[in-house]
Amino acid sequence: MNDEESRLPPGQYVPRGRPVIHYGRVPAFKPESWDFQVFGATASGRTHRFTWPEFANLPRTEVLADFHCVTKFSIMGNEWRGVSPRTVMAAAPPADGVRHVMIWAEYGYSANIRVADLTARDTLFAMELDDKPLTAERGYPLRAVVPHLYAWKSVKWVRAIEYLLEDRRGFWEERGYHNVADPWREQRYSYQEEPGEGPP
Ligand SMILES: Nc1nc2c(c(=O)[nH]1)N[C@H]1C(S)=C(S)[C@@H](COP(=O)(O)O)O[C@H]1N2
Ligand SMILES: [Mo]
Repeated sequence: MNDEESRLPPGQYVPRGRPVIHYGRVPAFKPESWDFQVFGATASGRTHRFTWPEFANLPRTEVLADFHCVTKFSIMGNEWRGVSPRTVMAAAPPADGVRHVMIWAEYGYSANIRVADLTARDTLFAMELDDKPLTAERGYPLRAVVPHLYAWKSVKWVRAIEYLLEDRRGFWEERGYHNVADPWREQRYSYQEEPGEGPP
């Protein structure tokens, strides 16, 4: 077994090239009106808003990771650079008891993850891929990267996170996909959910 094969979760394959996939249109980036909001159950009770220059000036880190689409292709060895969600959370911390977050994109696309997934070492708000700014169709100017979960949770064109006191399903989670979405456990569909893995 070569190294890439050993890194593939069950049922996944490495396609030719690097597919681009999303629902709907590619949004335009307007730096003057772009903002990144942290809202919902914040510790302060207020919404925190970063302008584009504020967000772009946060310290950046790098993550090398594979990513796995639930339609079964995997894109291996991506070098992402961007802002750690921990940096964002330190600037705008959640209230006590927050265990889940909704990640929001342009046009209302969303995905829910656990706070533990947001603070995981490999999770990033990425601005660069392989030493270049993200292309428009890969999420420019900013996308979430949650490589240890199926890639629909890696929200492109991200604009906000919402701290949740109760878990709530995002766009694909409402449409039959698994609430947790661990590719190593092949958590593809919501009918596979065990008690406690999804909102009641
Ligand atoms: N905003 C937004 N983000 C999205 C999607 C989407 O439809 N809208 N699709 C997701 C899915 S299903 C996948 S597989 C990845 C694809 O990322 P890529 O186009 O960089 O390969 O983006 C994810 N992020
Ligand atoms: Mo996907």
